[in-house]
Amino acid sequence: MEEIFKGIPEIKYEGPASKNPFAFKYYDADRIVLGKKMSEHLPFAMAWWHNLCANGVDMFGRGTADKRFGAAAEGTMEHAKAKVDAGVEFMRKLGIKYYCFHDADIVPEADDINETNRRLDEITDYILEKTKGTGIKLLWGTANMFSNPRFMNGAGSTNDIDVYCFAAAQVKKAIELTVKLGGKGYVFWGGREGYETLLNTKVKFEQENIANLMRMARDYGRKIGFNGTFLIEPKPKEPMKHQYDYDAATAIGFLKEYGLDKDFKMNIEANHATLAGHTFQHELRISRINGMLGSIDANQGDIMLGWDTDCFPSNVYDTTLAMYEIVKNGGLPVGINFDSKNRRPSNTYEDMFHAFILGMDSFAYGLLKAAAIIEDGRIEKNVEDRYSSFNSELGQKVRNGKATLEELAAKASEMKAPRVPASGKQEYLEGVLNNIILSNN
Ligand code: XLS
Ligand code: CA
Ligand code: CA
Repeated sequence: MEEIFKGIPEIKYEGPASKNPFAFKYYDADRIVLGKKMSEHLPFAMAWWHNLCANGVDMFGRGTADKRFGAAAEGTMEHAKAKVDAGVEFMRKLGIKYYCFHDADIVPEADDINETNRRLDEITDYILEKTKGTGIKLLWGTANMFSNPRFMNGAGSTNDIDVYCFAAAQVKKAIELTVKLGGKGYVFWGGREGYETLLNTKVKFEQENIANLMRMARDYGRKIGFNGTFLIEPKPKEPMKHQYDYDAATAIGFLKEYGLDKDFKMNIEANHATLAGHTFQHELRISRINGMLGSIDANQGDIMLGWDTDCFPSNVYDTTLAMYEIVKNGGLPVGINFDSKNRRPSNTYEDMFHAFILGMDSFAYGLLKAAAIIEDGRIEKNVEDRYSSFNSELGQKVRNGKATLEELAAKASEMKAPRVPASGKQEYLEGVLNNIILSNN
């Protein structure tokens, strides 16, 4: 096999003092943190679409990066295989064990779905052959139900039964491929599951149809041996104006309403959280406390832009607080997918590696600092102290759901006037966080 990323070595850990652009400064796969290897805390995955397909095209111009990887032309099966070759070499050089894809990322779609499915069989055989013995596996699979014009009014939420059939057919095939490739998760991102105007939309009808599609997916998946986690990836908008899976709280409510909460969890993407007006940590916390934190899409937005920029994560404050939630969750049942892309002017093979080194180091640093927050104990102690008034007998009664309004009102009347609660100490705590994040590991 001819090397594609010529001159780029296997990326090794060299430590924070290293100036080598092709070395990890913080990601040290075998280092033990909180009793587990870093690589176990951080099951990193490569997103096929951004890394192997996206060439920098935007609304104002053509692509800037050549992602043919030696194939004569794009959109051919030769190109599809070249992407597999490139992807496997890329993951191997970075020590990444997982990848994620949409059906449409791995083969060019044919005019006839039967031919598309045949191509999918061929390429997944090729993926299995190329990953054999490498330990590289699928993290999660999904169906692209937003690019093809047939999905302009949604997939599960479409008004057209024929389109609904195509959505179902794609989901069926994508679950089969997920099982074939040993995937741990299956994702529903409702890209066009929303609406532009209520003047033409039946919201309840559409939501019921989405739930039915998910039920059929769950039943079929379980029937063919998919034991992994189904995931909803919330996003509030873009491409639609209103998307049904606005944020974690909304998606969890939807799953409970339709009885899907035992099989589905959340795939939380950092940039989608910020589009919804939340922090990444907020979305992770809401998922975690509901027992619904399944997987993450690691990236970050750009506050100067405000749309879904999918930048590689560099903000170690965010990765620290994200890893804190993940560690508190006991890890992730699925994993950490870099749904991130290079900026348009970063158009070389070297840039692809620099991007992943940045992302992996940022999460490794975040993991070390999340462990330091826990070991340091100041922040967690403050949280406990802050609620300690509920340790009283009356407080415990409230906590157990045994108190009545009458007895609480009687207590208030006895106290006569409320006292001012203790300080929230936010600035102190932000100082502690700074102290932990800026100290040596
Ligand atoms: C788009 C989403 C998408 C999902 C998978 O904004 O992030 O890429 O992760 O369909
Ligand atoms: Ca995503
Ligand atoms: Ca995104």
